[in-house]
Amino acid sequence: MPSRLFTTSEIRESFLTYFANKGCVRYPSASLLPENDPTTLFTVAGMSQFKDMFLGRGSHPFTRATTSQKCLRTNDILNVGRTARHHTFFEMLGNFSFNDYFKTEAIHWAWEYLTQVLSLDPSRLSISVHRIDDEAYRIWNQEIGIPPERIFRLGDSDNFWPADAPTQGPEGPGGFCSEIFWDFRTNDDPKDNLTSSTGRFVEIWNLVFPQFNVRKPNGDGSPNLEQLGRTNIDTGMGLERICCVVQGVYNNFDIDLLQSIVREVVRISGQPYDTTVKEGPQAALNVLLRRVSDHVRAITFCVTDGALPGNTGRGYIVRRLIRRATLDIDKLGVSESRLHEIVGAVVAAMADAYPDIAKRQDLVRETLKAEEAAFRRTLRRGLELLGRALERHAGATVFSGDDAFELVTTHGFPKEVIAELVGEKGMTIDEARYTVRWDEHTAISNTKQIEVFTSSALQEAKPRLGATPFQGYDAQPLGTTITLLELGGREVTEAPAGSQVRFALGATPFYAESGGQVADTGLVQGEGFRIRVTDCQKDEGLVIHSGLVEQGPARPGAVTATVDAERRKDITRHHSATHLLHAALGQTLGSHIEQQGSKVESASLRFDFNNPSGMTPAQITQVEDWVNQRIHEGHLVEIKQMPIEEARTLGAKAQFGEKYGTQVRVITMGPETPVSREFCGGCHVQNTREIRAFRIVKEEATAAGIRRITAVAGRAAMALASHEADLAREVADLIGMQSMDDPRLMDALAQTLKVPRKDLAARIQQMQKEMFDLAGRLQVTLITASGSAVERVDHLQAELKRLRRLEESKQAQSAAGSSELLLDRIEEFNGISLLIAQIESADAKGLGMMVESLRSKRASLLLVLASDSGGRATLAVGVTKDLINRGLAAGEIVKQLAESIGGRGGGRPELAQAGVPDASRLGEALAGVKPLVLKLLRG
Ligand code: ALA
Repeated sequence: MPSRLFTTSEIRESFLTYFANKGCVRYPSASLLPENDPTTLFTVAGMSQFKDMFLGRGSHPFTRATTSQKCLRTNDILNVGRTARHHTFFEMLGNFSFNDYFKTEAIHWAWEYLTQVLSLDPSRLSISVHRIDDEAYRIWNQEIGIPPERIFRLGDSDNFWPADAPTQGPEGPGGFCSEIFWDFRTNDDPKDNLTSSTGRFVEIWNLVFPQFNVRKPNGDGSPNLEQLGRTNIDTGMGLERICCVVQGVYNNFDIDLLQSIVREVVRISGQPYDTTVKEGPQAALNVLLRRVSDHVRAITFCVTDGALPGNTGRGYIVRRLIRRATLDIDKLGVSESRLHEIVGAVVAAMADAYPDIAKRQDLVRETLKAEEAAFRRTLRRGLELLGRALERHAGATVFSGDDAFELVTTHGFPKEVIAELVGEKGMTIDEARYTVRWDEHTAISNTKQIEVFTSSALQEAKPRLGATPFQGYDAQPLGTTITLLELGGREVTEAPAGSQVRFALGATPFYAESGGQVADTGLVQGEGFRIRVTDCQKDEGLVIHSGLVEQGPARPGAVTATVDAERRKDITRHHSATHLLHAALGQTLGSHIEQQGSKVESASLRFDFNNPSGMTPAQITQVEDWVNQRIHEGHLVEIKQMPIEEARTLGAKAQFGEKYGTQVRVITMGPETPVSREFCGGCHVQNTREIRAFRIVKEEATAAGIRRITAVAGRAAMALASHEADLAREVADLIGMQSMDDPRLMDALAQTLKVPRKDLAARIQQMQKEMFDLAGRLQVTLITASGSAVERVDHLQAELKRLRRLEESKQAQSAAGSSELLLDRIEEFNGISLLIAQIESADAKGLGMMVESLRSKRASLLLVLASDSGGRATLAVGVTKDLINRGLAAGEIVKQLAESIGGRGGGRPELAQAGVPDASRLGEALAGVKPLVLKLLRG
């Protein structure tokens, strides 16, 4: 039955509005990356962000909420596109009560929303409740009026949420639930009901009544449910499913929102989509088209929320999604990196509800493009290898573990994709052999790639080791202990000298790479051993140090950890300079500036920000001056922990898309009258004076609307300054100045000549050379320059201009001279004076001047000249007024002639020119002049 609401956006909105009217706070979707929740990689349900509220420990002031939650589940990734219901990314509509309304309201409202707001046919809805939940049964049966034959009493796997949690976990809030099913009427078998797996009855809404805290089952396996003493509501309705119902389609991918993405994949691949076909090649195409759409949508949201492709954890899931999508679109016949083109369709379809995906779409596109291209570099060879291997295996049931291993390690194929591909040929991977190769590989190699595929001892120990306290803002040596030493992915009690190890410390002075600041390096020394620390990464709080055992054997136990303090000092100078740069950009370009990323290293810094256009040299100078001024003023740098609200009130700058806890660390430069205030966990100087100097090296675009500044501070800036002093001396010599001490002068000259400072000397030299050459050729005397540096350079430019003009007019004169001779070749054709000629090597400009001068010499003339100068062929046409009136326009003639031989051009009716790629066809074009003239005269 048609509903007034139809599109996905309308349905999402109507749900939130309906529950807002019931007193639920419309709360934003949580990030796809759960904060402070190490138990899950991605948000999988609407209730994830409210776990604590159900337990009575939450901090929200409200007791009712409603959301449309972004969710990602990858456990069923192999089914995506094959079935009508699976996705990786999907949206869950939910309404929640935190010890407020309970079963009666939850059920009545769900029913009212479905049957009154969406106008669904009540006779097509059936219900399940938990076997012992008489209360829910009664409400459905007696209050709503659902007949007993459409209410089903089921057990823990169907009607407890999380399913089977009482006996199998996980721990956390849970309770009985009641599910609402829609009858798609795909068959009319009276025995079919919601417990059968025909796909006719589809669960659309799950109403959960969390009233327990699920604990680890008792020793005998019996449930351990702790009564919360609170009655909560958690509901979840798959948006894609309910849209199927309302829109009258069966497959989730056929709803308006997903179709708009599928259509984009169809456009790019040129492959047809036909959802009515369930078998054969078209069905296989449907699967690929749906899967690519699903994955690009998921990737768009992951990257937007900050999960970038990587080798571990969330990053690896994103990488796998991109690789799977690449393989799929490749199968669809697209052999170049084009997945990023699909992002626009996702943004168009969903930015109304999730504006962040529009704000970060450039990042998503760039990430996808780079990652797809990187995978594609080995894809061809991988596919060839796979093809050959499959041929060799014809008729076999087991696929070689060696081949699978090589595809994974060398070509980056996700293992489950190989399993899928060989599965299509009826084979399974030789797991035993694969594992042997794998173990050998991890024992000999210590590349990060290992982490992709196996979980290492450190990763397994993460829950036990917990987060590593950072005790190194002051970069002092720290007495601590190695709590776990890892060699080749395994925990060891000893690692010999020369080996590459990874290890965890009880507390660490090493700053792990984060917030754009690079990892520290340094030394870890224990009884009789020394490890040179080369890298340091955070894995959900656990800091994993990597290094080389220089003296050994290294052992777990007491050590002294020492950061390379000089390098750290250079890093802090660059980090503090980055904050000043951020502030300076806001001052100079406007308050729309937001940080889009940064990289702080010991030798330089990089800062990305949004700005619609590039900066002018004057703006760059202004920014640089502002920063240097603040450095010289010597502002104190104050570092303070404070509640996030307070930080926001103070106007501290946060990084776009970054997650912050309730307590934040705020860096303020100049506490009295702040010159910069930012949220930041990184390392900083105590006084801006320590930064010493700041120079911008480069300003460039990285993506549409995103600019990048590369700059240096401290020692690096001083080195650059001395290099620039050398350049200034060189420039001074060139223009005959005694000295150019003021660095501003170089900027002024760079602006005058519109080149970067570093290219100034080269440019001046080149201009001077041209000037002397021209003066020699034209035999004119140069006028000598004097005055200031800028005046001298202005003079140089003016002289050059004068000489160039002089040469041009000389050329024009000689063109006029040589063209006189051509006038002898004018012929009469159908009452028209016509001149057709091919000239020896005049360039486009010379040819134009020639046509111009010849045309002016006759009262009535049509002339067509062709010339070939060094492979660049040109046609030029000139027509006098009287002939234009007879239908012979130069623009039209040159256009048609050029197009007949693959060129392009046009122009005014009097004079027009065209470039032609193939000079050898000029004769052909000239031969076409007369027939064309006839045609135009008649037409
Ligand atoms: N939390 C419940 C689910 O995910 C609503 O199904």
